[in-house]
Amino acid sequence: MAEFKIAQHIIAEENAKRAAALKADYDALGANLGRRGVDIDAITTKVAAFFVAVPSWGVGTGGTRFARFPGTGEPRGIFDKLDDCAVIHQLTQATPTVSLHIPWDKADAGELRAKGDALGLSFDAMNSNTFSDAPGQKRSYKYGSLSHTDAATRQQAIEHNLECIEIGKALGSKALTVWIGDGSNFPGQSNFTKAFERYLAAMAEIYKGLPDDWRLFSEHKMYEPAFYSTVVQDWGTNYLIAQTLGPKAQCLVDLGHHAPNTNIEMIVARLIQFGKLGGFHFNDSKYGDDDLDAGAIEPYRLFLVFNELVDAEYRGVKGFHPAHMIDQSHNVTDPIESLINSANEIRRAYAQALIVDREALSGHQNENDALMAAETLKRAYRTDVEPILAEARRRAGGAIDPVAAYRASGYRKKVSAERPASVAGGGGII
Ligand SMILES: [Mn+2]
Repeated sequence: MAEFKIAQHIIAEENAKRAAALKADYDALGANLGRRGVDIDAITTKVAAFFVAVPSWGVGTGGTRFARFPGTGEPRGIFDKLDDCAVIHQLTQATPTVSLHIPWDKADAGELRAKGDALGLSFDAMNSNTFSDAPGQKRSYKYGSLSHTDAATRQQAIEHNLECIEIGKALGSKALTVWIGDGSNFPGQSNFTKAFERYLAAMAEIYKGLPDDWRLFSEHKMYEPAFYSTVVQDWGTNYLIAQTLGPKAQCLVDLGHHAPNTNIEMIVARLIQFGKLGGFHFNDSKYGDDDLDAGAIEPYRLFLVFNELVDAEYRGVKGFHPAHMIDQSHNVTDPIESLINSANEIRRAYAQALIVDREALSGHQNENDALMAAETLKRAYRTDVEPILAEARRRAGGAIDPVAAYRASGYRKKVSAERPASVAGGGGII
């Protein structure tokens, strides 16, 4: 039984205020969808079984290159972070797993697992960090890690990734995400080919240490911290990595790691087609790697990504099980509220994609009826599926309105009294 951080009676009281309205809205939507041949309960069941991992680094306030403005009651370390993650899951019933970042979250594996068990949380993909120097580290990553010109530095980065696998094995994790800061700031600074050869050789060493039931995710990013070139700059390079390493290697798509206006949903379709879609780092962006909340800027794009995922799900694509993770930086909101909303937005896009009339869409595509094909997608997207999301939460014991329940609980105020304000904290934007 999980040690709930928010008293269950608060959720029950908050739900009682909204139960009648939800029932009316759910019944009305059910009737509407029924006329389209969609069984609302089947959709609700699917939505309730859709989960997304919360990043441990997401529950602390983030920052930009300008400044970081810490909030009150910020988690002091990984155990506080897990408490916050448990609150998000308690209210949304959508986030039962946490993605850890090593060395930021380094702690005794037994204690981590015990804390997770006590809170009803388990551990998603492990994240290695060779883009910053840990205190006491022998060799610096200033000029790269897995692609560094110095063999001993590459070896140190390989060993760090192997250590992440060992920690993850003790926690029940099944994947390692490798994102690197390697690249160059000036033309001529780095030899593109040699750097990529060194990276591939180092990744092959990590791959050798991967258990058979694990996956290795490589994450592309076109710029930052390197601003002229990055070693894993785009999905093409990412695909080459996964293809070169072997079947356990797949590509991770972080929605913010593309040039503006890139057709991300098409990249997703290509990776699915060739068995190389490992999963996602969900977030949103306006200009670059803004790490804004999922669905905050371009909810239609998020829906179009899910349209591809649901298409693959319904086609029964072999081996299709992408990992769903959030990767955001919360600078002006309470991170718990942002993560609650993001988990809901991701589920919303999934629900909207589930109600697309795929038979009609396929017919319009075959008939070259562009207008009606687009309209078929828009019709699903325009549908307000909030009653489905709320009902999925309610049935699982979560909150009909999770942000309202969170505010009513006074959780932030309570932990502010227990957690002294800090200026540091393991923020991070990857
Ligand atoms: Mn990411």
